[in-house]
Amino acid sequence: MGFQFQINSDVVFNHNKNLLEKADRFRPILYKKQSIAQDIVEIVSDDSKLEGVSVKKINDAKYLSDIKMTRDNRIILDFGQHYVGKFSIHIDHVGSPMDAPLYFKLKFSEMPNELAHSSEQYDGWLSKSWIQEETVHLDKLPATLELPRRYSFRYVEIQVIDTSPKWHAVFSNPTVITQSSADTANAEKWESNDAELLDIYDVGLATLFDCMQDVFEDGPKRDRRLWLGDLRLQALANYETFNNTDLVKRCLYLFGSMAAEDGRISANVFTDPNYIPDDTFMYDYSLFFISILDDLEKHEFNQELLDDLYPIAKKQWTYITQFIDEQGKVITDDNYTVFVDWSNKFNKETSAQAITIYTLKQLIHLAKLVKDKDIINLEHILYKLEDYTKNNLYDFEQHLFVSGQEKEVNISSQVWMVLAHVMDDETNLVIMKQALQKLFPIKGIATPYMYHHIVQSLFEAGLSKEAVQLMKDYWGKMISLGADTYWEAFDPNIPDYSPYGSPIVNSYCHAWSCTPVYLLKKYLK
Ligand code: RAM
Repeated sequence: MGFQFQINSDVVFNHNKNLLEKADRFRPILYKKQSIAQDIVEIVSDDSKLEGVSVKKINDAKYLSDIKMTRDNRIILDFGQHYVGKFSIHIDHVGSPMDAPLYFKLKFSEMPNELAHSSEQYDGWLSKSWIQEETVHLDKLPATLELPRRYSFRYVEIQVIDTSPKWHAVFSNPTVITQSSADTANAEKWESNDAELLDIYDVGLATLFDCMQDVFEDGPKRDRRLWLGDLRLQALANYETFNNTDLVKRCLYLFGSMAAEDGRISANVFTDPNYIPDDTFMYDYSLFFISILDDLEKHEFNQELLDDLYPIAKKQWTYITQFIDEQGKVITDDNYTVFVDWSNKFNKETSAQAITIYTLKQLIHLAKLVKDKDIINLEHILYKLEDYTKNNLYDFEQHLFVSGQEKEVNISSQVWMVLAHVMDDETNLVIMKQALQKLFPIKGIATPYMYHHIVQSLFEAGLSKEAVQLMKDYWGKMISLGADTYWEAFDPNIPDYSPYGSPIVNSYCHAWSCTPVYLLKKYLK
Protein backbone atom coordinates (compact mmCIF):
# COMPACT_ATOMS: atom_id res chain seq x y z
CA MET A 1 0.00 0.00 0.00
CA GLY A 2 1.42 3.44 -0.98
CA PHE A 3 0.05 5.10 2.07
CA GLN A 4 -1.94 4.23 5.15
CA PHE A 5 -5.34 5.73 5.83
CA GLN A 6 -4.55 8.73 8.00
CA ILE A 7 -6.85 9.88 10.78
CA ASN A 8 -5.61 13.21 12.10
CA SER A 9 -8.67 14.48 13.94
CA ASP A 10 -6.59 16.87 16.07
CA VAL A 11 -5.52 19.00 13.09
CA VAL A 12 -7.08 22.47 13.03
CA PHE A 13 -7.88 23.76 9.56
CA ASN A 14 -8.40 27.30 8.34
CA HIS A 15 -11.52 28.18 6.39
CA ASN A 16 -10.57 31.49 4.82
CA LYS A 17 -13.95 32.89 3.75
CA ASN A 18 -12.50 35.46 1.40
CA LEU A 19 -10.46 32.86 -0.49
CA LEU A 20 -13.34 30.37 -0.54
CA GLU A 21 -15.49 33.04 -2.16
CA LYS A 22 -12.84 33.43 -4.82
CA ALA A 23 -12.88 29.65 -5.37
CA ASP A 24 -16.64 29.97 -5.93
CA ARG A 25 -16.12 32.81 -8.35
CA PHE A 26 -14.19 30.42 -10.61
CA ARG A 27 -16.78 27.63 -10.43
CA PRO A 28 -17.03 26.28 -13.99
CA ILE A 29 -19.94 25.80 -16.36
CA LEU A 30 -20.62 22.11 -16.96
CA TYR A 31 -21.14 21.42 -20.66
CA LYS A 32 -23.78 18.70 -21.15
CA LYS A 33 -24.55 16.47 -24.12
CA GLN A 34 -26.87 13.56 -24.73
CA SER A 35 -25.59 10.22 -26.06
CA ILE A 36 -27.25 6.85 -26.51
CA ALA A 37 -26.01 3.26 -26.27
CA GLN A 38 -24.56 1.94 -29.54
CA ASP A 39 -24.44 -1.83 -29.24
CA ILE A 40 -25.59 -4.84 -27.30
CA VAL A 41 -22.49 -6.89 -26.53
CA GLU A 42 -21.39 -10.01 -24.71
CA ILE A 43 -18.27 -10.74 -22.70
CA VAL A 44 -15.70 -12.91 -24.49
CA SER A 45 -12.25 -14.08 -23.50
CA ASP A 46 -9.41 -12.46 -25.35
CA ASP A 47 -5.84 -12.87 -24.14
CA SER A 48 -4.75 -9.64 -25.81
CA LYS A 49 -7.03 -7.53 -23.58
CA LEU A 50 -6.87 -6.50 -19.92
CA GLU A 51 -7.35 -9.54 -17.68
CA GLY A 52 -8.14 -11.56 -20.82
CA VAL A 53 -11.61 -10.01 -21.14
CA SER A 54 -13.16 -8.27 -24.13
CA VAL A 55 -16.62 -7.73 -25.62
CA LYS A 56 -18.22 -8.88 -28.86
CA LYS A 57 -21.12 -7.11 -30.55
CA ILE A 58 -24.37 -9.08 -30.70
CA ASN A 59 -26.69 -6.45 -32.11
CA ASP A 60 -27.37 -2.73 -32.47
CA ALA A 61 -28.68 -1.16 -29.28
CA LYS A 62 -31.72 0.13 -31.22
CA TYR A 63 -33.06 -3.45 -31.11
CA LEU A 64 -32.94 -3.53 -27.31
CA SER A 65 -36.72 -3.22 -26.99
CA ASP A 66 -37.12 -6.49 -28.94
CA ILE A 67 -35.58 -8.38 -26.03
CA LYS A 68 -38.04 -9.70 -23.43
CA MET A 69 -36.31 -10.16 -20.11
CA THR A 70 -37.19 -12.24 -17.09
CA ARG A 71 -35.51 -13.88 -14.06
CA ASP A 72 -31.70 -14.10 -14.38
CA ASN A 73 -31.54 -12.67 -17.91
CA ARG A 74 -28.76 -10.20 -18.50
CA ILE A 75 -27.55 -8.00 -21.30
CA ILE A 76 -24.66 -5.61 -21.66
CA LEU A 77 -24.94 -2.25 -23.43
CA ASP A 78 -21.92 -0.58 -25.00
CA PHE A 79 -22.03 3.19 -25.35
CA GLY A 80 -19.13 3.09 -27.81
CA GLN A 81 -16.81 5.29 -25.77
CA HIS A 82 -16.10 6.30 -22.19
CA TYR A 83 -18.57 8.81 -20.75
CA VAL A 84 -19.17 10.63 -17.49
CA GLY A 85 -22.73 11.54 -16.78
CA LYS A 86 -26.22 10.59 -15.66
CA PHE A 87 -27.96 7.52 -16.99
CA SER A 88 -31.59 6.96 -17.82
CA ILE A 89 -33.56 4.13 -19.41
CA HIS A 90 -37.18 3.47 -20.28
CA ILE A 91 -38.79 0.24 -19.06
CA ASP A 92 -42.10 -1.38 -19.93
CA HIS A 93 -43.64 -4.80 -19.43
CA VAL A 94 -45.26 -7.21 -21.88
CA GLY A 95 -47.56 -10.17 -21.20
CA SER A 96 -50.06 -10.47 -18.36
CA PRO A 97 -50.69 -7.67 -15.85
CA MET A 98 -47.76 -6.80 -13.63
CA ASP A 99 -48.44 -9.00 -10.59
CA ALA A 100 -45.09 -8.38 -8.89
CA PRO A 101 -42.51 -5.59 -8.85
CA LEU A 102 -39.64 -5.55 -11.32
CA TYR A 103 -36.38 -6.22 -9.51
CA PHE A 104 -33.13 -5.69 -11.37
CA LYS A 105 -29.53 -4.70 -11.08
CA LEU A 106 -27.48 -2.20 -13.10
CA LYS A 107 -23.72 -2.33 -13.18
CA PHE A 108 -21.62 0.37 -14.84
CA SER A 109 -18.08 -0.30 -15.96
CA GLU A 110 -15.31 1.61 -17.62
CA MET A 111 -13.59 -1.52 -18.95
CA PRO A 112 -14.86 -5.02 -19.84
CA ASN A 113 -12.70 -6.69 -17.15
CA GLU A 114 -14.73 -5.01 -14.38
CA LEU A 115 -17.80 -6.91 -15.58
CA ALA A 116 -16.03 -10.22 -15.19
CA HIS A 117 -15.40 -9.61 -11.47
CA SER A 118 -18.05 -10.49 -8.97
CA SER A 119 -18.71 -7.52 -6.70
CA GLU A 120 -19.78 -9.86 -3.90
CA GLN A 121 -16.30 -11.36 -3.75
CA TYR A 122 -14.45 -8.06 -3.48
CA ASP A 123 -12.30 -8.07 -0.38
CA GLY A 124 -9.90 -5.13 -0.95
CA TRP A 125 -9.03 -2.40 1.54
CA LEU A 126 -10.87 0.41 -0.29
CA SER A 127 -14.61 0.72 0.17
CA LYS A 128 -16.68 -1.59 -2.00
CA SER A 129 -19.14 1.30 -2.34
CA TRP A 130 -16.97 2.51 -5.24
CA ILE A 131 -18.23 -0.37 -7.38
CA GLN A 132 -20.74 1.32 -9.67
CA GLU A 133 -23.89 -0.73 -9.30
CA GLU A 134 -27.48 -0.33 -8.16
CA THR A 135 -30.34 -2.67 -7.47
CA VAL A 136 -33.76 -1.26 -8.25
CA HIS A 137 -37.35 -2.25 -7.49
CA LEU A 138 -40.04 -0.75 -9.73
CA ASP A 139 -43.64 -1.26 -8.66
CA LYS A 140 -45.22 0.31 -11.73
CA LEU A 141 -44.38 0.11 -15.42
CA PRO A 142 -43.99 1.79 -17.83
CA ALA A 143 -41.44 4.07 -16.22
CA THR A 144 -38.39 6.04 -17.15
CA LEU A 145 -35.67 5.42 -14.62
CA GLU A 146 -33.39 8.41 -14.17
CA LEU A 147 -30.59 7.48 -11.81
CA PRO A 148 -29.56 10.36 -9.54
CA ARG A 149 -25.88 9.40 -9.32
CA ARG A 150 -23.25 10.34 -11.86
CA TYR A 151 -21.40 7.37 -13.39
CA SER A 152 -18.14 6.93 -15.25
CA PHE A 153 -18.58 4.19 -17.81
CA ARG A 154 -18.72 2.77 -21.28
CA TYR A 155 -20.65 -0.42 -20.50
CA VAL A 156 -23.90 -0.98 -18.60
CA GLU A 157 -24.96 -4.44 -17.56
CA ILE A 158 -28.66 -4.96 -16.92
CA GLN A 159 -29.42 -8.05 -14.93
CA VAL A 160 -33.05 -8.85 -14.23
CA ILE A 161 -33.28 -10.48 -10.82
CA ASP A 162 -36.99 -11.17 -11.20
CA THR A 163 -40.23 -10.23 -12.95
CA SER A 164 -42.93 -12.90 -12.52
CA PRO A 165 -43.76 -15.99 -14.57
CA LYS A 166 -46.63 -13.97 -16.12
CA TRP A 167 -44.79 -11.06 -17.78
CA HIS A 168 -41.44 -9.83 -19.15
CA ALA A 169 -39.59 -6.55 -18.82
CA VAL A 170 -38.57 -4.60 -21.91
CA PHE A 171 -35.90 -1.92 -21.81
CA SER A 172 -35.41 0.90 -24.30
CA ASN A 173 -33.74 4.26 -24.89
CA PRO A 174 -30.60 3.86 -22.71
CA THR A 175 -29.22 7.39 -22.53
CA VAL A 176 -26.46 9.32 -20.84
CA ILE A 177 -26.35 13.07 -20.29
CA THR A 178 -22.61 13.63 -20.26
CA GLN A 179 -20.89 16.43 -18.42
CA SER A 180 -17.48 18.11 -18.39
CA SER A 181 -16.13 21.57 -17.70
CA ALA A 182 -13.77 21.19 -20.67
CA ASP A 183 -14.94 23.11 -23.70
CA THR A 184 -14.19 20.99 -26.77
CA ALA A 185 -14.35 24.13 -28.87
CA ASN A 186 -11.12 25.15 -27.13
CA ALA A 187 -9.38 21.78 -27.52
CA GLU A 188 -6.04 22.34 -29.18
CA LYS A 189 -5.19 19.90 -31.94
CA TRP A 190 -1.82 18.23 -32.14
CA GLU A 191 -0.48 17.36 -35.57
CA SER A 192 1.82 14.42 -36.27
CA ASN A 193 2.55 11.90 -39.00
CA ASP A 194 2.87 9.19 -36.39
CA ALA A 195 -0.56 7.48 -36.14
CA GLU A 196 0.39 5.68 -32.92
CA LEU A 197 1.29 8.94 -31.21
CA LEU A 198 -1.90 10.57 -32.47
CA ASP A 199 -3.90 7.78 -30.81
CA ILE A 200 -1.89 8.19 -27.62
CA TYR A 201 -2.66 11.92 -27.71
CA ASP A 202 -6.39 11.42 -28.34
CA VAL A 203 -6.86 8.97 -25.50
CA GLY A 204 -5.04 11.40 -23.19
CA LEU A 205 -7.37 14.20 -24.28
CA ALA A 206 -10.45 12.04 -23.63
CA THR A 207 -9.07 11.20 -20.17
CA LEU A 208 -8.53 14.83 -19.25
CA PHE A 209 -11.94 15.81 -20.66
CA ASP A 210 -13.79 13.29 -18.48
CA CYS A 211 -11.85 14.29 -15.34
CA MET A 212 -12.61 18.01 -15.73
CA GLN A 213 -15.73 18.49 -13.69
CA ASP A 214 -16.66 21.00 -10.98
CA VAL A 215 -12.99 20.65 -9.97
CA PHE A 216 -10.18 18.66 -11.56
CA GLU A 217 -11.17 15.22 -10.31
CA ASP A 218 -8.54 12.50 -10.02
CA GLY A 219 -10.93 9.96 -11.49
CA PRO A 220 -14.65 10.33 -12.22
CA LYS A 221 -15.28 6.77 -10.99
CA ARG A 222 -12.98 7.07 -7.99
CA ASP A 223 -12.09 9.09 -5.90
CA ARG A 224 -14.08 11.81 -7.73
CA ARG A 225 -11.98 14.21 -5.72
CA LEU A 226 -9.44 16.98 -6.00
CA TRP A 227 -5.91 15.71 -5.18
CA LEU A 228 -2.88 17.98 -5.19
CA GLY A 229 -0.50 15.60 -6.96
CA ASP A 230 -3.02 14.86 -9.67
CA LEU A 231 -3.92 18.54 -10.02
CA ARG A 232 -0.33 19.47 -10.83
CA LEU A 233 -0.27 17.19 -13.88
CA GLN A 234 -3.85 17.98 -14.93
CA ALA A 235 -3.15 21.70 -14.86
CA LEU A 236 -0.10 21.27 -17.09
CA ALA A 237 -2.03 19.06 -19.52
CA ASN A 238 -4.92 21.52 -19.49
CA TYR A 239 -2.69 24.48 -20.42
CA GLU A 240 -1.68 22.61 -23.58
CA THR A 241 -5.24 21.61 -24.50
CA PHE A 242 -8.52 23.07 -23.16
CA ASN A 243 -6.72 25.91 -21.39
CA ASN A 244 -9.39 26.41 -18.72
CA THR A 245 -7.19 28.43 -16.37
CA ASP A 246 -10.17 29.45 -14.21
CA LEU A 247 -10.58 25.83 -13.14
CA VAL A 248 -6.94 25.74 -11.99
CA LYS A 249 -7.49 28.98 -10.06
CA ARG A 250 -10.58 27.50 -8.40
CA CYS A 251 -8.64 24.44 -7.28
CA LEU A 252 -5.68 26.42 -5.99
CA TYR A 253 -8.01 28.67 -3.98
CA LEU A 254 -9.72 25.60 -2.52
CA PHE A 255 -6.45 24.13 -1.25
CA GLY A 256 -5.11 27.50 -0.15
CA SER A 257 -8.22 28.54 1.78
CA MET A 258 -8.30 25.36 3.84
CA ALA A 259 -4.68 24.77 4.84
CA ALA A 260 -4.03 23.46 8.33
CA GLU A 261 -3.17 26.14 10.90
CA ASP A 262 0.37 24.79 11.09
CA GLY A 263 0.81 25.51 7.38
CA ARG A 264 0.38 22.05 5.88
CA ILE A 265 -1.82 21.77 2.82
CA SER A 266 -4.05 18.70 2.63
CA ALA A 267 -3.32 16.06 0.04
CA ASN A 268 -6.92 16.37 -1.17
CA VAL A 269 -10.14 18.23 -0.51
CA PHE A 270 -13.80 17.26 -0.64
CA THR A 271 -15.97 19.75 -2.45
CA ASP A 272 -19.47 18.35 -2.49
CA PRO A 273 -21.76 19.24 -0.76
CA ASN A 274 -19.35 21.26 1.40
CA TYR A 275 -15.73 22.27 1.16
CA ILE A 276 -13.76 20.06 3.55
CA PRO A 277 -10.00 19.42 3.56
CA ASP A 278 -9.06 15.78 4.07
CA ASP A 279 -6.99 15.09 7.18
CA THR A 280 -4.45 13.34 4.96
CA PHE A 281 -1.05 14.89 4.30
CA MET A 282 1.71 13.79 1.98
CA TYR A 283 5.12 15.44 1.92
CA ASP A 284 5.50 15.63 -1.85
CA TYR A 285 1.86 16.54 -2.54
CA SER A 286 2.02 19.42 -0.01
CA LEU A 287 5.06 20.81 -1.80
CA PHE A 288 3.34 20.61 -5.15
CA PHE A 289 1.01 23.43 -4.10
CA ILE A 290 4.03 25.68 -4.69
CA SER A 291 4.65 24.04 -8.03
CA ILE A 292 1.07 24.41 -9.28
CA LEU A 293 1.03 28.07 -8.28
CA ASP A 294 4.30 28.73 -10.08
CA ASP A 295 3.26 26.80 -13.20
CA LEU A 296 0.07 28.86 -13.38
CA GLU A 297 1.87 32.18 -12.89
CA LYS A 298 4.28 31.24 -15.67
CA HIS A 299 1.44 30.28 -17.97
CA GLU A 300 -0.86 33.21 -17.21
CA PHE A 301 0.39 35.78 -14.75
CA ASN A 302 -2.20 36.85 -12.16
CA GLN A 303 -1.13 39.35 -9.51
CA GLU A 304 -4.20 39.00 -7.30
CA LEU A 305 -3.95 35.23 -7.10
CA LEU A 306 -0.23 35.46 -6.46
CA ASP A 307 -0.72 37.94 -3.62
CA ASP A 308 -3.46 35.74 -2.15
CA LEU A 309 -1.64 32.42 -2.37
CA TYR A 310 2.09 33.13 -2.11
CA PRO A 311 1.91 33.55 1.70
CA ILE A 312 0.20 30.15 1.91
CA ALA A 313 2.81 28.50 -0.31
CA LYS A 314 5.53 30.10 1.79
CA LYS A 315 3.97 28.88 5.04
CA GLN A 316 3.85 25.35 3.65
CA TRP A 317 7.53 25.67 2.79
CA THR A 318 8.35 26.93 6.28
CA TYR A 319 6.67 23.82 7.72
CA ILE A 320 8.84 21.67 5.45
CA THR A 321 12.10 23.20 6.70
CA GLN A 322 11.92 21.14 9.92
CA PHE A 323 12.63 18.09 7.74
CA ILE A 324 15.89 19.54 6.36
CA ASP A 325 18.92 19.06 8.59
CA GLU A 326 21.93 21.33 9.03
CA GLN A 327 23.82 19.69 6.19
CA GLY A 328 20.96 20.04 3.71
CA LYS A 329 19.67 16.48 3.91
CA VAL A 330 15.93 15.84 3.82
CA ILE A 331 14.97 13.57 6.70
CA THR A 332 11.76 11.84 5.70
CA ASP A 333 9.21 10.99 8.36
CA ASP A 334 6.72 8.11 8.23
CA ASN A 335 4.03 10.44 9.52
CA TYR A 336 4.45 12.66 6.50
CA THR A 337 4.31 10.09 3.71
CA VAL A 338 6.35 10.63 0.59
CA PHE A 339 4.13 9.21 -2.15
CA VAL A 340 6.06 9.33 -5.48
CA ASP A 341 4.38 6.14 -6.73
CA TRP A 342 2.03 3.47 -5.41
CA SER A 343 4.89 1.00 -5.21
CA ASN A 344 6.60 0.84 -1.85
CA LYS A 345 9.30 -1.47 -3.05
CA PHE A 346 11.91 1.22 -3.57
CA ASN A 347 13.59 3.72 -1.30
CA LYS A 348 12.08 7.21 -1.68
CA GLU A 349 14.56 9.34 0.30
CA THR A 350 16.49 10.67 -2.68
CA SER A 351 13.25 11.30 -4.57
CA ALA A 352 12.06 13.37 -1.59
CA GLN A 353 15.35 15.30 -1.61
CA ALA A 354 14.91 16.03 -5.34
CA ILE A 355 11.25 17.03 -5.05
CA THR A 356 12.21 19.42 -2.25
CA ILE A 357 14.81 21.03 -4.52
CA TYR A 358 12.44 21.05 -7.51
CA THR A 359 9.73 22.88 -5.61
CA LEU A 360 12.12 25.21 -3.75
CA LYS A 361 13.38 26.44 -7.12
CA GLN A 362 9.80 27.25 -8.05
CA LEU A 363 9.24 28.96 -4.69
CA ILE A 364 12.29 31.14 -5.31
CA HIS A 365 10.85 32.14 -8.68
CA LEU A 366 7.60 33.12 -6.97
CA ALA A 367 9.53 34.92 -4.21
CA LYS A 368 11.17 37.05 -6.89
CA LEU A 369 7.77 37.91 -8.35
CA VAL A 370 6.47 39.14 -4.98
CA LYS A 371 9.83 40.62 -3.98
CA ASP A 372 10.00 38.55 -0.80
CA LYS A 373 12.84 39.86 1.36
CA ASP A 374 13.47 36.35 2.64
CA ILE A 375 14.79 35.26 -0.75
CA ILE A 376 18.43 35.11 0.43
CA ASN A 377 17.44 32.61 3.09
CA LEU A 378 15.60 30.48 0.52
CA GLU A 379 18.61 30.55 -1.78
CA HIS A 380 20.86 29.55 1.09
CA ILE A 381 18.70 26.49 1.85
CA LEU A 382 18.72 25.59 -1.84
CA TYR A 383 22.50 25.80 -1.87
CA LYS A 384 22.70 23.45 1.13
CA LEU A 385 20.25 20.96 -0.36
CA GLU A 386 22.10 20.82 -3.67
CA ASP A 387 25.50 20.72 -2.03
CA TYR A 388 24.48 17.78 0.16
CA THR A 389 22.99 16.02 -2.86
CA LYS A 390 26.08 16.35 -5.04
CA ASN A 391 28.48 15.32 -2.29
CA ASN A 392 26.52 12.50 -0.71
CA LEU A 393 23.85 11.16 -3.04
CA TYR A 394 25.58 11.17 -6.41
CA ASP A 395 27.80 8.19 -7.07
CA PHE A 396 30.51 9.46 -9.42
CA GLU A 397 31.57 5.96 -10.37
CA GLN A 398 28.16 4.71 -11.39
CA HIS A 399 27.00 8.14 -12.62
CA LEU A 400 23.76 7.48 -10.78
CA PHE A 401 22.10 8.70 -7.61
CA VAL A 402 21.79 6.42 -4.61
CA SER A 403 19.00 6.39 -2.05
CA GLY A 404 18.78 5.42 1.62
CA GLN A 405 21.21 3.70 3.94
CA GLU A 406 21.63 0.77 1.58
CA LYS A 407 22.61 3.19 -1.21
CA GLU A 408 19.91 1.74 -3.41
CA VAL A 409 19.96 2.75 -7.07
CA ASN A 410 16.43 3.17 -8.37
CA ILE A 411 14.81 4.85 -11.35
CA SER A 412 12.79 7.37 -9.34
CA SER A 413 15.88 8.98 -7.79
CA GLN A 414 17.49 9.57 -11.21
CA VAL A 415 14.29 10.90 -12.70
CA TRP A 416 13.49 13.39 -9.98
CA MET A 417 17.11 14.58 -9.71
CA VAL A 418 17.15 15.20 -13.47
CA LEU A 419 13.82 17.02 -13.29
CA ALA A 420 15.16 19.13 -10.43
CA HIS A 421 18.19 20.00 -12.59
CA VAL A 422 20.60 19.51 -9.72
CA MET A 423 23.45 18.58 -12.08
CA ASP A 424 24.37 20.31 -15.32
CA ASP A 425 22.83 19.28 -18.65
CA GLU A 426 25.81 17.20 -19.69
CA THR A 427 25.72 15.17 -16.48
CA ASN A 428 21.94 14.76 -16.72
CA LEU A 429 22.41 13.18 -20.12
CA VAL A 430 25.02 10.80 -18.72
CA ILE A 431 22.71 9.91 -15.81
CA MET A 432 19.77 9.11 -18.05
CA LYS A 433 21.95 7.11 -20.44
CA GLN A 434 23.18 5.10 -17.48
CA ALA A 435 19.60 4.70 -16.26
CA LEU A 436 18.61 3.37 -19.67
CA GLN A 437 21.39 0.82 -19.51
CA LYS A 438 21.07 -0.22 -15.90
CA LEU A 439 17.46 0.40 -14.91
CA PHE A 440 15.51 -0.39 -18.08
CA PRO A 441 13.22 -2.16 -18.78
CA ILE A 442 11.54 -0.57 -15.78
CA LYS A 443 10.39 -2.84 -13.01
CA GLY A 444 8.21 -2.27 -9.97
CA ILE A 445 6.67 1.07 -10.99
CA ALA A 446 2.92 0.94 -10.80
CA THR A 447 1.51 4.28 -11.91
CA PRO A 448 1.28 6.42 -15.05
CA TYR A 449 2.06 9.22 -12.60
CA MET A 450 5.62 7.94 -12.16
CA TYR A 451 5.94 6.94 -15.81
CA HIS A 452 5.09 10.54 -16.71
CA HIS A 453 8.10 11.70 -14.72
CA ILE A 454 10.34 9.07 -16.29
CA VAL A 455 9.36 10.16 -19.81
CA GLN A 456 9.75 13.82 -18.93
CA SER A 457 13.21 13.27 -17.49
CA LEU A 458 14.28 11.55 -20.72
CA PHE A 459 13.02 14.53 -22.71
CA GLU A 460 14.71 16.98 -20.32
CA ALA A 461 18.00 15.11 -20.69
CA GLY A 462 17.72 15.33 -24.48
CA LEU A 463 16.80 11.68 -25.09
CA SER A 464 13.65 12.34 -27.13
CA LYS A 465 13.76 9.12 -29.12
CA GLU A 466 13.87 7.03 -25.97
CA ALA A 467 11.16 9.17 -24.36
CA VAL A 468 8.84 8.61 -27.31
CA GLN A 469 9.57 4.88 -27.30
CA LEU A 470 8.67 4.65 -23.61
CA MET A 471 5.41 6.49 -24.25
CA LYS A 472 4.56 4.00 -26.96
CA ASP A 473 5.54 1.03 -24.80
CA TYR A 474 3.53 2.27 -21.84
CA TRP A 475 0.52 4.37 -22.91
CA GLY A 476 0.40 2.54 -26.24
CA LYS A 477 0.23 -0.74 -24.34
CA MET A 478 -2.80 0.48 -22.38
CA ILE A 479 -4.51 1.28 -25.69
CA SER A 480 -3.72 -2.16 -27.08
CA LEU A 481 -5.15 -3.70 -23.90
CA GLY A 482 -8.41 -1.88 -24.59
CA ALA A 483 -8.14 1.57 -22.96
CA ASP A 484 -10.47 4.34 -24.17
CA THR A 485 -9.12 6.50 -21.36
CA TYR A 486 -5.91 5.96 -19.37
CA TRP A 487 -5.75 4.19 -16.04
CA GLU A 488 -4.87 5.04 -12.50
CA ALA A 489 -2.49 2.14 -12.07
CA PHE A 490 -0.64 0.15 -14.69
CA ASP A 491 2.45 -1.98 -14.42
CA PRO A 492 3.12 -3.49 -17.86
CA ASN A 493 4.77 -6.47 -16.16
CA ILE A 494 1.65 -7.13 -14.07
CA PRO A 495 -1.24 -5.72 -16.16
CA ASP A 496 -3.93 -6.66 -13.62
CA TYR A 497 -2.08 -4.93 -10.76
CA SER A 498 -4.31 -3.09 -8.31
CA PRO A 499 -3.10 -1.05 -5.33
CA TYR A 500 -6.35 -1.96 -3.61
CA GLY A 501 -6.58 -5.73 -3.75
CA SER A 502 -8.84 -5.99 -6.81
CA PRO A 503 -8.99 -4.25 -10.20
CA ILE A 504 -12.76 -3.83 -9.78
CA VAL A 505 -12.18 -0.64 -7.76
CA ASN A 506 -9.34 0.62 -9.96
CA SER A 507 -10.11 3.80 -11.81
CA TYR A 508 -9.77 3.36 -15.59
CA CYS A 509 -10.07 7.04 -16.36
CA HIS A 510 -7.54 8.72 -14.15
CA ALA A 511 -6.30 12.23 -14.73
CA TRP A 512 -2.68 11.76 -13.73
CA SER A 513 -2.33 9.47 -16.72
CA CYS A 514 -3.52 12.00 -19.31
CA THR A 515 -0.11 13.65 -19.61
CA PRO A 516 0.92 12.45 -23.09
CA VAL A 517 -1.06 15.51 -24.25
CA TYR A 518 1.36 17.67 -22.26
CA LEU A 519 4.52 15.75 -23.08
CA LEU A 520 3.82 15.59 -26.81
CA LYS A 521 2.86 19.25 -27.07
CA LYS A 522 5.75 20.47 -24.95
CA TYR A 523 8.57 18.37 -26.32
CA LEU A 524 7.50 17.41 -29.86
CA LYS A 525 6.22 20.70 -31.19
C1 RAM B 1 -5.31 7.51 -4.97
C2 RAM B 1 -5.97 8.38 -5.94
C3 RAM B 1 -5.32 9.70 -6.23
C4 RAM B 1 -3.90 9.78 -5.79
C5 RAM B 1 -3.72 9.17 -4.44
C6 RAM B 1 -2.35 9.26 -3.87
O1 RAM B 1 -6.14 7.34 -3.87
O2 RAM B 1 -6.05 7.63 -7.08
O3 RAM B 1 -5.42 9.97 -7.57
O4 RAM B 1 -3.43 11.06 -5.83
O5 RAM B 1 -4.04 7.85 -4.56
